[in-house]
Parts: sequence; structure tokens; C-alpha cells
Amino acid sequence: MSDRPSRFTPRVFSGIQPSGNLHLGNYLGAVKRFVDWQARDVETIFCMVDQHAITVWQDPADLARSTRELAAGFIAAGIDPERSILIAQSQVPEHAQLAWILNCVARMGWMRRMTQWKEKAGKNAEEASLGLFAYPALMAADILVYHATHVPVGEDQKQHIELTRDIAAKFNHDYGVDFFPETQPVIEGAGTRVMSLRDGSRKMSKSDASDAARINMTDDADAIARKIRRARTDPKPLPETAEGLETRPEARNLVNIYAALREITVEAAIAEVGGQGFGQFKPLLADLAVEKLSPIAGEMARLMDDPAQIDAILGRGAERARAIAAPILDETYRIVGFVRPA
Ligand code: AQP
Repeated sequence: MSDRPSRFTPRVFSGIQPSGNLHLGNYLGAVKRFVDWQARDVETIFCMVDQHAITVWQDPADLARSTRELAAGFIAAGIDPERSILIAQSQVPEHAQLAWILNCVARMGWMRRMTQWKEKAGKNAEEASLGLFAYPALMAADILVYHATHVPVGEDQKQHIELTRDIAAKFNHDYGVDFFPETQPVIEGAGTRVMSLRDGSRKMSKSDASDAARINMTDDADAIARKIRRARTDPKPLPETAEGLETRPEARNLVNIYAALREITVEAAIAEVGGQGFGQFKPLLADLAVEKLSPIAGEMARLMDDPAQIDAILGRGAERARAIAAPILDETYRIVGFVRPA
């Protein structure tokens, strides 16, 4: 946590879109680190951001299934719904209510600069949804409606957290208040940018057309081993130093994954596996991945057998979340000048 004094009680918020399969990048860059945060003496709120997911088309049945599966993934990976607050975004309407106000604070130019908007809308911006453009203001609301001070995310979300800070600062400035905190992005460890197994220059992503490019958290041991065996690499053995990985994106990605799964630094990983050829290293990595991920997949499958239990957990989470968010939204309304019911 930051050493800077703040009047805000430390509170952690982060979310994941239920827009497809939870994958190794989401796990190492986000969920695994959520579990670390949960072990600390700080309130933690984790969210299935289903309203973000529909900024691009989602089949309704798939969205419902992915939301429950993501909740199962969180729990199977170690999120305890008693210790943390686990929610589906659409069950806490305060997120969308605050987002409207933040839409009126954020500037068009800020949104246009977002890398994710440029990448996802691409040349087809006229056809993209208004929601996709406004997505970062909803993300700011997700965070600020809890006065969250820390947001653990992968590298790709850094820009959106910086935007959240800009929106909070402009709100505070425009209304002459010190109401929203300066949220810190927390981007740490070897797994903050897991790359595609087919192309070391692209991040591992739910929306990659090639299933071979990612390891899904629901993959069985055979699928995990096969994907790692077939992962693209160069022909040289692993270097003896971490610097030697700098110009070798695919090798660097596999060593990063190894380090993140082993919970060691890249330097320590290279001390263990430097000099190995991929014929030796890939089976080692596959065994490690199966050892760490298979129990999570098994537990996810078990939880998915009882969707009513997942729904009950999310319902309880929403109640607890609303108890925090509603007073913050109410105060925001007062600051803005909305007349409140007597
Ligand atoms: N490849 C990755 N490496 C490390 N962290 C990652 N995250 C996503 N991909 C990687 C982190 O996972 C959290 C949730 O991400 P998200 O699902 O909300 O959005 P995303 O970043 O857009 O994820 P995808 O998989 O790439 O989805 P699509 O394909 O739909 O765009 C975030 O903390 C993110 O940093």
C-alpha cells in the first residue's frame, strides 16, 4: 500500500468481465492477487462486471453462464465470500447511477485517448456501442462508489485507473470537495501481462479467436499440457539471465508464467531453468501448470453443479455492497445538488 497518508480507509475493489472463459492471464494478473489482498487486514470487494461485458454483444444465456462460472472461478481460486464481498455489478444499481454523474464529469477527449477503446472499436468506431466508449466512466464508478483506495489489475488496465483518478480529481475540483479518493492501481508480480501462447506480442485474451492462444481455467490437464507443448517459441535454449529474455517475447512469456505460478521472481526462475531447451522446460512448465490449475478447475466444476448456491452468494454480496455504496451515492447526489427525498 502507498505510504501517503489518506483520510480514506484502505479498501480494495477489482472486477473481471464475464465475457468468455476465465483464463490464465486473468488468474495470474488479477484473481490470484485478489486472494493475496484478501489475506491482508483490508476490506475487499470483487465484482463480475456484467454491465461492462454487454458493451459488445453477449448472448444472454452465455452471459448468465459466464457470470456464474466467473463467480465459481473466484471462489475456487480462494476468494472467500464471507471475508470478501463478491458481487455481480448489475445487482448493485449504485454503480450505474454514479456512472451517469461521472459521464458528465469525464471529457470526450479523455475517452477517445483510451487504448482499449482504440483497439476494440478500431476502424469501426461509428458502429461501436456508446457503452463501449463510456466504459471507463462506469469503471471509475465501480471503484469510486466504494471509495476504493487500491485496485489490483493487470498492466492493460493501468490507463483506466489513471482515468479514474482524473475523473475523481475533476469532480473534487469542480464541486470544491475532497470527496473521492485518489485511487492507486496495484500492478505487481510476474503475471501482470501474460501473453498469447501463439503470439508473444499480444496479450492472452478471452476474445482471441484461437483457443490455443490461452489456457482457460476450465481446461483439463491434457488441454493444458497440449497448449503449453504447442506454444510458439524460438529455437534457442533459455538464457542464463533475465536480461537475455528481453528480446525473446515467447520465451519471456513462458518464464513469466513459470515464475508467477511458482510465486518467485523472474530472476529466481531463470536461476532454476536457465540454459534448458524448450524440450525440457515445456514439460516442466506443463506439470507445474496442471498441479496449480487442475484443482481450481475441479472446484469450479463442483460449484457449477449448484448454480442456486452461487446465486445466493451473489445476492448476499449485493446486500453487503449496497450498504457501502448507497450512502456514498447519496452524498454524491447531495454534492451535485440533486434534491433528495424528504
Ligand atoms: N493477459 C493478461 N495478463 C495479465 N492480466 C490480465 N488481465 C486480463 N488479461 C490479462 C487482467 O484481468 C482482469 C480482468 O480483465 P477483464 O476481463 O475485465 O478485461 P480484459 O483486460 O479486457 O480481459 P480480456 O481477457 O482481454 O477480455 P477481452 O478479450 O474481452 O478483451 C484485469 O485486471 C486485467 O488487467
